[in-house]
Amino acid sequence: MVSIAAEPYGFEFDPARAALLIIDMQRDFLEPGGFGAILGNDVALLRRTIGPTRTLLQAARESGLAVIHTREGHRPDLSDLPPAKKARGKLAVGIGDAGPMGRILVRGEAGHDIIPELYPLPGEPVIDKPGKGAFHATDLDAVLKNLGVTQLLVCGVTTEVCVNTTVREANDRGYECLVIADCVGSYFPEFQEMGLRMIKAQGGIFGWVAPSASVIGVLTAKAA
Ligand code: C5J
Repeated sequence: MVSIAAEPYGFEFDPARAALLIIDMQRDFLEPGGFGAILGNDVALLRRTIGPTRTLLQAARESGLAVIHTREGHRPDLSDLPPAKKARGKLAVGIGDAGPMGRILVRGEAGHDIIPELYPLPGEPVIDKPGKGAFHATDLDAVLKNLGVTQLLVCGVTTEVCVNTTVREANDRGYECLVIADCVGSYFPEFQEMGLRMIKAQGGIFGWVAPSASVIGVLTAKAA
């Protein structure tokens, strides 16, 4: 057990029971010309998470930490896409429609895949999730339990949507979540700030927040 400097107080980290969870670092959210961009978002606000997440991912792999990736998306026949989710936003081009990188948020399409900078290694579980939370309608809980994981180091996008939803789901299931501040991103700077503040408020109501440097130092020391 080692204490990681975090807010609202030190995170008692047990690497043997922890996993790095990287949420939805998909081309359609992060790449210029993808779904996020055609909705008018500035993907640079998400792309600034790539460098620190890559460094953290490398440290996690070298120290033997479990690594799990998620992707938001749907079956090609859209049978797992709730009509309410499809209709939301009244988008001219939305989920399931032809987009710049294939059908938007459909499994198997180029835009649905994880960005090359953070591509999963063989053996790293990839959880395909139809919702915002990574526990909803997935086997993530079973995968974590089978690995003996009770602590999650959380990275990914977007801070206020899939990251926050997943952390809240995890918290209710008894997992301890440390959200890595510079490895989560939002298209909206105010949501980035509030998304992190909501997690660590009230004595860490949903979890802890720390910069990647605090975690990398600990992982590097472990690997040495
Ligand atoms: C969104 C996500 N924002 N991964 N998805 O629709 O946060």
